[in-house]
Amino acid sequence: MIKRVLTTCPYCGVGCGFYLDVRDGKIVGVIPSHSNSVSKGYLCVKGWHAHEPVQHPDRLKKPLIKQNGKFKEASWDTALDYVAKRLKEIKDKYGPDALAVCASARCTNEENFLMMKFARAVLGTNNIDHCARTCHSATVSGLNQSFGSGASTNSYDELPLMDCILIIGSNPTEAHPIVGWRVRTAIDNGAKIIVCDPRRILPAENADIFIQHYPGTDIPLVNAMINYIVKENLHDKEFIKDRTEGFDKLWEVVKDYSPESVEGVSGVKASLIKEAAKLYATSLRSCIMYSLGITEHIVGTDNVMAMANLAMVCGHVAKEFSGLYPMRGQNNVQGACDMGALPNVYSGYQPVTDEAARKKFETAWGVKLPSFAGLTLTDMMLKAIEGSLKCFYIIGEDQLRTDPDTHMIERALDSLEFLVIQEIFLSETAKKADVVLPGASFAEKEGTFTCAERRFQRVRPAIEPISGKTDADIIAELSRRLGYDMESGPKKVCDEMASLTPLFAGVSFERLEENGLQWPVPTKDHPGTPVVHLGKFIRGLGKFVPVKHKPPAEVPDKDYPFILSTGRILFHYNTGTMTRRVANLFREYPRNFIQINSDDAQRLGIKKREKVRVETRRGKLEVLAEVTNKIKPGVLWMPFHFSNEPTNVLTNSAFDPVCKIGEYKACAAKIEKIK
Ligand SMILES: Nc1nc2c(c(=O)[nH]1)N[C@H]1C(S)=C(S)[C@@H](COP(=O)(O)OP(=O)(O)OC[C@H]3O[C@@H](n4cnc5c(=O)[nH]c(N)nc54)[C@H](O)[C@@H]3O)O[C@H]1N2
Ligand SMILES: Nc1nc2c(c(=O)[nH]1)N[C@H]1C(S)=C(S)[C@@H](COP(=O)(O)OP(=O)(O)OC[C@H]3O[C@@H](n4cnc5c(=O)[nH]c(N)nc54)[C@H](O)[C@@H]3O)O[C@H]1N2
Ligand code: SF4
Ligand SMILES: [Mo]
Repeated sequence: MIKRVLTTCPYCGVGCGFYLDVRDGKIVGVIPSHSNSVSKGYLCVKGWHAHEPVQHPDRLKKPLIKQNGKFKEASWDTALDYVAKRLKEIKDKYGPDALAVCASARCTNEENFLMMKFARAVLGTNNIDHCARTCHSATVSGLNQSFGSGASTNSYDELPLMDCILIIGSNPTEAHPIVGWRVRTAIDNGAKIIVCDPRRILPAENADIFIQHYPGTDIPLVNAMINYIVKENLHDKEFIKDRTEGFDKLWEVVKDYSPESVEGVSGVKASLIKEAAKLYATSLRSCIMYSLGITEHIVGTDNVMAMANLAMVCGHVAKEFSGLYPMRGQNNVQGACDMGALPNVYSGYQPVTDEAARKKFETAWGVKLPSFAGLTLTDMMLKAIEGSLKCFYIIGEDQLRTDPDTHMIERALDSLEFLVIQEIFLSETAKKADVVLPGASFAEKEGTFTCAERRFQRVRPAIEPISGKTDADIIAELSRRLGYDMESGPKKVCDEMASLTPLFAGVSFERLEENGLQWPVPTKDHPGTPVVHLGKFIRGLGKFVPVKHKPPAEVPDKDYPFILSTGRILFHYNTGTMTRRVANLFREYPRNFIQINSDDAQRLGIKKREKVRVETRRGKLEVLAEVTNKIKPGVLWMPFHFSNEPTNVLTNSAFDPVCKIGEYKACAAKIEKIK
């Protein structure tokens, strides 16, 4: 007998739906769901193999406690008693803000809600954050200023009907493949595509206009587009007058960014910038799809506001078939933010500094809550090195491989008095822990994920937790040991969350059964919101915030003459802790590599597939060279999915001062042939 369990993909933020086929307590396969409104019967290669890591022999099954530098297996009771005792000791000795929690965008909404409740109500600190910091924190801070809400404005289903899609710093074919398929459908329907990317990515092959600018030059590029649009009188005067504020201030700045004036810095011909600007502005249904090429810079927030400025100047937002698609990355990074796994807000973006909101949570939870914002993930690492952060509880994240500047992160983790990791595999970060608690994968638990189009969708268990406990069980049992009883049943947690969160007040498991719901869902009979800001921006008027070009923190010089950028490939997912354990994916890409332009390679005597040495001011690495014309001379590019050849020893930890996102997308590097 085969049991078929409908659930949601645990990898990227697209949020595809599939069935897990279970026979004799074992998952034997994945079958796409045709009725799922996100994926409509399609899956990418990672989704098709999503069950394989779940039952891999390397899965952690028992808690591990480090003694004299070596892990020893322990019973759940021993491990949880020990963790609770150490957390309490540290809190008593140094105060609650010496502790921090890193929540997980791989876990469910309900688990993230419990994690933030654990940090705030049990440990007594707002020091909670997660990988959105490294990802789309710039979207949250930027779009909040421009529109009043930092999420995608529109839905996937509008994409195939667009007239023009501007894809900038986003590689949907590899990073969001089922959205990439929607873009492909749009092309088939006659849509015009503009791609702005330092690399000739696959969408560029099908684009009407391909702009290959240097990494870190998006502001000059976009300001020049706005400059041309206004000069040619292609802007939407009515929209600007009725729906926005600050246009004059914007013009004061962009008037100096003529397309000709940015040719040098961006490496793009003025005529091409004009062509792109005209196409985007004059198409009836135009949207912008952007992702980390925009956010992962020291000017991430400014870059995002530049996107909003361009959309508002043309009136291509706050209506159906237009808008901004910030492509959220992890399966539940939208949800982890929504649930308040952030240092400054509770669920639904209610500020911890807002007295009424805080009182509401204090009453519901029966405890006094801290009234000032906690530390961001970026600052947690700095405070650990400095010595004021003593204890870190990390759930489902591998910072030692994913945060920028690995050597610095290692110093931070080594400085802690106590490190707990809740993981499903012994990741590189987990190896540093004092205690490792084995969590459960998506296939072992009940709950919801929220995908990049703001859609809550159900996650359902196909098998029992392999370690005996879900992530929610672990948090609740620790809380109990620390003297605080919390409800951990996913359905009850969802109801509690809805009752405390106006933005999601209408969400419940029952209402999500069929095809989920897109927030805002303010009431129990509200049908969900495919397009936001209709009629009125969440903040009232859309705000033009003028932004100026600032080069990356590190630019090429005599010693490090290349710009190194990093990102993703289709077959692997982030650290690869899961995808490197899937034979079919591993076979495609077993090793790290670096893309280098053919002319540069020839000049340096570097041959195809040859091992080369890459070096930055922070570290060096030997990897295989991929000699290609998909990248400009002077630019290098690497993925970061390979823990034994860790790209982040090279990247720069310089960060955006507003949202604290690291600059993964541009640093200075050198590359040489190994003699
Ligand atoms: N297969 C796969 N899919 C994934 C992931 C994965 O690891 N593997 N991870 C998920 C996660 S967590 C995320 S956040 C998303 C990320 O999704 P994306 O942001 O789409 O992925 P990236 O490859 O990081 O970067 C996108 C593009 O930015 C370009 N770029 C680099 N520098 C610049 C720049 O300065 N300006 C501009 N305009 N472009 C630049 C790169 O060449 C690249 O094509 O993907 C999600 N999906
Ligand atoms: N060079 C470079 N580095 C980058 C980026 C880049 O573009 N370039 N992008 C950054 C971005 S956008 C992101 S989002 C981060 C991602 O950084 P991470 O979040 O650290 O990367 P993941 O591989 O997704 O790690 C998640 C871990 O969670 C575990 N896990 C999966 N499911 C569960 C679960 O249900 N429960 C528990 N307890 N654990 C689970 C996995 O085994 C894995 O080890 O990387 C960042 N790092
Ligand atoms: S596109 Fe994303 S959500 Fe869909 S199957 Fe692939 S990894 Fe999973
Ligand atoms: Mo991400």
